[in-house]
Amino acid sequence: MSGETGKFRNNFSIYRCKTKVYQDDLPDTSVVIVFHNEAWSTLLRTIHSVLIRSPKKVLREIILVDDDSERDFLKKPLENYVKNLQVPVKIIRMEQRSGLIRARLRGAAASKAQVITFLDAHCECTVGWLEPLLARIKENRTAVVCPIIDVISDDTFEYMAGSDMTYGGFNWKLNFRWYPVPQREMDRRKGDRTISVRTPTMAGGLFSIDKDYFEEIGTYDAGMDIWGGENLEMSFRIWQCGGSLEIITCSHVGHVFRKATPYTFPGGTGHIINKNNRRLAEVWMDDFKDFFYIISPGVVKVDYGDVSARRGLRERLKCNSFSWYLENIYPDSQIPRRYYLLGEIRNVATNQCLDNMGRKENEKVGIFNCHGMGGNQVFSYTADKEIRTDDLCLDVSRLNGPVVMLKCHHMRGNQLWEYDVQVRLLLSHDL
Ligand code: LR7
Ligand code: MN
Repeated sequence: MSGETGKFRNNFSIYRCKTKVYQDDLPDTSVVIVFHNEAWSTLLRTIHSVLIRSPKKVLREIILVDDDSERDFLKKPLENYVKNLQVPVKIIRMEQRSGLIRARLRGAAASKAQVITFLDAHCECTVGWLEPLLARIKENRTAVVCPIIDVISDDTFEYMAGSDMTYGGFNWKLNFRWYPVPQREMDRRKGDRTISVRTPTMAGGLFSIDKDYFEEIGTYDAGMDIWGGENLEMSFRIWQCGGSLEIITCSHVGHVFRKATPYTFPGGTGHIINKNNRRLAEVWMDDFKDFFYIISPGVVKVDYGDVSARRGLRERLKCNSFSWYLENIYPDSQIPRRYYLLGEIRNVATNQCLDNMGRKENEKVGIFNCHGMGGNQVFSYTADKEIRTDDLCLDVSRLNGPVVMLKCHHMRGNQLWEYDVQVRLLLSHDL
């Protein structure tokens, strides 16, 4: 456990955070950590950092949920080890491999505190991480709060401070992504970077939630397996059903970002993630699920089981539509709230299609034989008359110059395209 604060000193918001004072009567919390085949050192680092960096008064217990690990040291030796710690540590064993979602549900059900705090099993909590999370929940019990996630290298264990200038979003494939905090959010906070950031989505592993609110809002979708999708599902649900999801910029927790997982995905990684994503798309995204289905046409073959209970929950809680979410919570989303067309852009004479060729920002858009498989050949002609491929827009800044893909700027100009329905021609506005 090392190097926790040195790098923060130059950071403006952290400096201001140090002058903050939190009330004495914060709600208490259980810290729930689920794991499957976690390494001893990282698991213990997580536990010890919680112990030494949380005020005794508010740390009720640590609940470890072993998702049927296959490593001997995680059995008896772990039980013996935690007996001697200053805070009650409970170990729950899943009878079979269940995945992180159902394991967290089990941990949450065992919690006796007012707030549940979830952590991955390879984290390091920094000094003062917990107080600002609990203080915000005390202020507003329907706020679900995340720390800034610092990066711990899986090669060197170097500790690098995360940024307070990014927040959570997602792309058409429903991958969680970090994007810059938009100007509207800076304006709302009047430039005070110690005020929490309203984030459209969360990474999923590190957050605190009022226990009763966790239950009221529908805990998790227990039909999701192993890994993935639960973070977007919970994010959409919280916002659409009247809560808020916030990044508490004065709270920092490190997380080891791993290039490879130490575990298997029974049934296949792709299959499991697609199933989980279908469950969330079918329940929460209304017609906007088309973006996911058209870019990954293969997923519609994946059986997603029964979601009627989750639809019932949405009904019962009288939740807002996905369009409401896009308009009010995530106007800078990669999914345009209003659009004319979604699909391929085909030259009917040559039967060739516009193709982003898997290229990145600032590179030329390409042309390729139409393959009808979605992916790189899916574009949306939006109500702002931009042509988007996920988070990039077609942009033409030079006369006769190449059409390149740049971040969508919503300022029209070089990203404004006119479509002439009569002659079926797309024209850049400026040419
Ligand atoms: O079958 C499993 N059973 C488990 O108990 C699979 C995993 N797990 C445990 C695992 O041991 C770990 O403690 O679940 C926890 C999360 O698994 P990771 O660490 O392999 O996930 P991740 O860090 O790659 O993925 C992020 O997205 C996941 C989507 O399901 C979860 O929400 C993770 O909690 C989440 N991690 C974070 O948010 C940390 C920051 C990452 C970013 C960005
Ligand atoms: Mn993790």
